[in-house]
Amino acid sequence: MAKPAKRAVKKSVPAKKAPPKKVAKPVKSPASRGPTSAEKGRFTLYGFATSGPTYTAALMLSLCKHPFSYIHVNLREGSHKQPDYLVKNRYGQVPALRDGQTVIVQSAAILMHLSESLGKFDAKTPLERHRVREWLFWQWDKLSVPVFRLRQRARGQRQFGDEVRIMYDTEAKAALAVLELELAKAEWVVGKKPTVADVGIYGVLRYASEANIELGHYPHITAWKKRFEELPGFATPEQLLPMESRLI
Ligand SMILES: N[C@@H](CCC(=O)N[C@@H](CS)C(=O)NCC(=O)O)C(=O)O
Repeated sequence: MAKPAKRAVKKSVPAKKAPPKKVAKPVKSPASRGPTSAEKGRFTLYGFATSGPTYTAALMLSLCKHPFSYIHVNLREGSHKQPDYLVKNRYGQVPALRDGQTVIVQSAAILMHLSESLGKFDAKTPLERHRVREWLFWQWDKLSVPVFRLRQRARGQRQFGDEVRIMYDTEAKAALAVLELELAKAEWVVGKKPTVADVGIYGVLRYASEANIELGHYPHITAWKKRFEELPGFATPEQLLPMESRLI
């Protein structure tokens, strides 16, 4: 009779210890690390809480996720016409932006400076750069003037009669019709991504309702406004502009 086959007995071999895994230290990308002290000290914005142009500059810094100190210039007390402020802004207006040793004024120039120096919300080609400049000049020429004048009237800061009100209202509507046509063709004002042209225009249209302008009549502008408000770093004037200075 054949012997029954021995059952193979598995010898237990002590498991080799795996060498400890090298865990790479996470490298913080510039976007994920906190601001350095040099970044914190770089920008100081001088402005006033209800000023649209001040909001535009603050909004751009916020969208670029760049910290900044904020100095409240009390327009009601005439601080913007005092010698210590006029050396920063010869036009006696807010905003002004200090970038290191340089002070830049005029909100559109501030936007362009920030986009060029931070490389964000900038144009991607020479032609786009040209278009961005066009829109920023257009915005001040055709959009800001009627919207801000109507807002000032509604806030009791400027008095003019119905005839002038109707004139500004007509001008605002004509400008909005131009923008509506453009935004029917593309998601952003210039190119495939948001640029400072969008920031500048948004900084005006934020106040449309205060100027009694109904943006609901412009579906493409309404959709663009919503898209813009979903951008990372977006913040409202109330979130960005206190009625006092804020140093960081
Ligand atoms: N074009 C200027 C306009 C600035 C502006 O109108 N600022 C207003 C406050 S919203 C101001 O300082 N007004 C006082 C004044 O003009 O005397 C800019 O974009 O910076």
